[in-house]
Amino acid sequence: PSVVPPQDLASFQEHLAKSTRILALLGAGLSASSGLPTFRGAGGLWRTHDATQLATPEAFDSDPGLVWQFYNYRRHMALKAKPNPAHYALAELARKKDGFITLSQNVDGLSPRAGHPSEKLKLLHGSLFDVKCSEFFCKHFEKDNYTDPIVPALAIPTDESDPTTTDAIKERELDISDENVDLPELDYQHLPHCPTCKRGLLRPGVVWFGEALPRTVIDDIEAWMSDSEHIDLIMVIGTSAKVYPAAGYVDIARSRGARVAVINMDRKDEPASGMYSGDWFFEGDAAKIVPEILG
Ligand code: BJW
Ligand code: ZN
Repeated sequence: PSVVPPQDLASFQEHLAKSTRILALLGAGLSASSGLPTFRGAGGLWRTHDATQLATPEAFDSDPGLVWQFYNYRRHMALKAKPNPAHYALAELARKKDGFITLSQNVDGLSPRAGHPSEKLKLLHGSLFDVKCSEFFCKHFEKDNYTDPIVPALAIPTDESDPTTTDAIKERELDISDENVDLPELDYQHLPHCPTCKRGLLRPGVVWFGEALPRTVIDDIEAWMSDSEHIDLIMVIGTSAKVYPAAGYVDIARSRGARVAVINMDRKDEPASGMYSGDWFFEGDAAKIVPEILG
């Protein structure tokens, strides 16, 4: 049974069918039903820490061990998670529509794993599986580093009192996102160090608050934008659209004629709600709605 009002669905699909220049702006809500938490609202806490406060250069400078525990855990969870039907539906749209491009704020690797063509997938906030040196003078950069744990000292602790065999190791992993579970001791020298300069710590290749988005990504988007002034449609999927410059693409698209389709669990997170009369709001789980509206 459809959760999308049929008249909305018909008008959206009619517009989609005649659209040739389409953007999708993706956020954490897209991966929620794959089991990965969002940043704001319920689930946005890691132990006692606000996830958005850990995603800062200041947090890394003052407690790199804690920040690495957080990112090593997120890498582990993202590797265990599976792309959901929305990731697959967007990947398919990207393969069949020439003028479609995805701007993703997600760092979890689920869109690439769903087969989204990489030249049409712009990772605004980097990837959990990029790793780089934290020293500004050092250019060390690793792509597709899936080593889990990234260093042995960051291995997720297991419940040693549980008698089940090593085959069941997943079940015995402790949930270190829970503040009641002790974090293992971590010495600075056991954190990931840069093999190039042999001086800096490695850090995740994600974009923290106050940092610039990757130059190549911005350039690719500018190039797409300069192909034609007009944009037909932007789909804003599973994002609170509160973080800039990512959220600014909604206004840019709109100023170039795009109609806006918002897919979100929560109506209050419709960007600038009320402004988009004549456009669409599809309320519910992106994993269900996106495949349905993309047909
Ligand atoms: C579902 C669902 C389901 C749930 N189905 N839906 C202009 C104005 C004000 C401030 C600024 C500005 N321009 C820049 C700033 C500063 C700052 C900023 O935007 N601050 C705001 C918070 C006010 N921006 C920056 O600092 C950026 N850099 C910058 O501007 O650099 C300038 C510069 C230029 C040149 C040189 C140097 C500097 C960088 C921003 C980086 C953001 N990084 C993070 C962390 C990434 C790494 C990591 O993953 O750890 O990116 S923060 C975090 O927020 C993460 C996300 O990508 C991002 C967006 O969050 P998202 O995806 O929207 O998640 P939520 O949780 O907010 O929303 C989830 C949504 O899903 C909700 O709406 C739910 O309802 C919904 N949902 N389940 C459908 N099943
Ligand atoms: Zn280095």
